[in-house]
Amino acid sequence: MRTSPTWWILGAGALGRLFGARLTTTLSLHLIGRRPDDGPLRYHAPCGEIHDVDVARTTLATLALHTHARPALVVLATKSYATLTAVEELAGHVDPQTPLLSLQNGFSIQPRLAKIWAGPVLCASTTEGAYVEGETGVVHAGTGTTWIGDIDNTWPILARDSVYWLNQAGFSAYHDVAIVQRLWHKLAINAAINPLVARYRIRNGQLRDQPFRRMVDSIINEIGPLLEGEGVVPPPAGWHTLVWEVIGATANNRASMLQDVLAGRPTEREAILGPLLAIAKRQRCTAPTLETLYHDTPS
Ligand code: KPL
Repeated sequence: MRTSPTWWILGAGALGRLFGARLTTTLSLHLIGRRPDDGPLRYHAPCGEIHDVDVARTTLATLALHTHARPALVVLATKSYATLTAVEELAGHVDPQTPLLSLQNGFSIQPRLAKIWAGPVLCASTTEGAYVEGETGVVHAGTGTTWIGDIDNTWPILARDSVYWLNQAGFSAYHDVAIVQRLWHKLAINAAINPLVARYRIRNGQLRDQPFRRMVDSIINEIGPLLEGEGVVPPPAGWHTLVWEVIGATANNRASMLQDVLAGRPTEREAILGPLLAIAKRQRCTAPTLETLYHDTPS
């Protein structure tokens, strides 16, 4: 076992709490949210067991006041629209070369982070399903896979090191030298699932029933050719299988966009559907299903 590094997680939503509850068992961790919290995190494991996990939960301002070890890496678990502001705030508290690991959905914030941040920017694509419960709980509703890499493939050792710590914490994680392709695949998954479940207020698994099943299939039919037109290699078993497998594995989950709607927060409509509509425009293609979906999705 290697010497445990210190990691910070910025953002105490569902993924931040999930990663916090698991990673705190193997490395020194601070989960940074808007409010400090003393009590343990209540982690609902996929098997139904409930564990109270002691996770150091704090705010950036409080962390700055103490002489905690500076982080070897900061996991960004904020919403994509809130990430740039959060990173600007973070910059005042860490070494400018500190590696970041972006967990954001969509594919718009990652290239921007890589441009503005002086240190390495790793990107993760994860199909773990989780939702928050109350002030301190997180339900791990579906286990998935997490891939980590960086856009230009400049940091393979760092990416593999992060993968090591995720696996130590019980996640199923891999280094991906083609993370950009993977992020596009994940965007296809999010575009087929999140807007529909947010609009109809249903769990992922309910998409398997009609009339939603038909809607999901028509969204996938439009996304596949658009992404392939941009040089994205289709998943080995095809776009439909990719999406339906994630729906099956996260059937019990309330997707992140549904959680946003239920909590009265803005949604990630721009980060998820925006890049697809931009591609359609660039390719001079009509994308009627995606346009209607964008229009009907809460912002
Ligand atoms: O990424 C997700 C999300 O909720 O945003 C999926 C994989 C769809 C799981 O719900």
